[in-house]
Amino acid sequence: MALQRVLITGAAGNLGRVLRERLRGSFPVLRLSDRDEMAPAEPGEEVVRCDLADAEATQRLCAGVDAILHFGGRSLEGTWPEILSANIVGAINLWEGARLAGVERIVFASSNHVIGLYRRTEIIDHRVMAKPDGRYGLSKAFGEDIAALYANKHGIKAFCMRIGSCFEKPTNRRMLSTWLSFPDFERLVRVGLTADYLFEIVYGQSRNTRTFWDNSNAIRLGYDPRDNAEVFAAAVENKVTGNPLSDELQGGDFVPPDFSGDFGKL
Ligand code: NAI
Ligand code: 15L
Repeated sequence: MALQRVLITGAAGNLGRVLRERLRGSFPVLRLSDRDEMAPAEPGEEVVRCDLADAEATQRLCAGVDAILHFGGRSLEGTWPEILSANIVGAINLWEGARLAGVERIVFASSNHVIGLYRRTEIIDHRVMAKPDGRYGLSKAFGEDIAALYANKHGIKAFCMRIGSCFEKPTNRRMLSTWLSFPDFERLVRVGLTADYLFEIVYGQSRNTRTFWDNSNAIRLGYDPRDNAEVFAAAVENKVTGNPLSDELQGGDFVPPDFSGDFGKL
């Protein structure tokens, strides 16, 4: 059945604003939500301020919604309390609110930091064991796991996108591998909103020559990326840190803070 009302969480954030622009008019109603202020509603939009750490408010937020694009939460490393509230409690409240509201599917903004401690020389797919590079990456692994629970136990479809680096352009050498252009981002989200699946993990990346990730699962589901970070290579090729932890592991700059592990064993 066609989706009538689609909710975007994190609508005040960078990717939430990109989605708001690109999905405008695609569904009868786009419900936009964030704990921060958003631009006023335009025709076909509803704007609802909500802190995802508030269970009752999140339950109300999900009422009458067919699909959720879950982008709200802490998007960088943080303290345990910050991560716990926005990304763990927030995820629990969102999936539980979705269950109570009878939501059909959730497209989840997971992150490459779920697998940030793999080496860049290793091409990994969506089936590898998680190797988070910090508290933030761990919270995204939790998001994928709660998505699996609610998919398998309650039938809420889940499309977990391990997004690489979704920005206008790559800004360093690592992003020649991890970049996701905005047009390809939109293409992948539309696959999440329309494809036939129960629970899937895919990588949010463009068709990058230097990729770290085998994204055949996304391609199988209908993703057709068109952009390649390589066109920016000359401008950013030399942008490295000189620290092997960030230059040789997939998670880049998220790896060095507090690192006291055995680099040789990774
Ligand atoms: P952002 O930080 O610009 O946006 C996140 C939004 O979530 C903010 O507007 C913030 O106010 C909101 N938020 C935070 N805590 C909240 C709470 N407790 N309740 C309600 N809203 C809350 O981040 P960006 O770049 O737009 O990323 C969006 C999502 O995509 C995030 O979940 C991030 O982890 C994920 N992601 C983004 C990547 C990227 O390259 N931009 C890469 C990988 C994952
Ligand atoms: C993420 O998960 C962050 O949300 C984003 O700001 C970038 O740092 C990205 O990963 C990345 O790894 O480049």
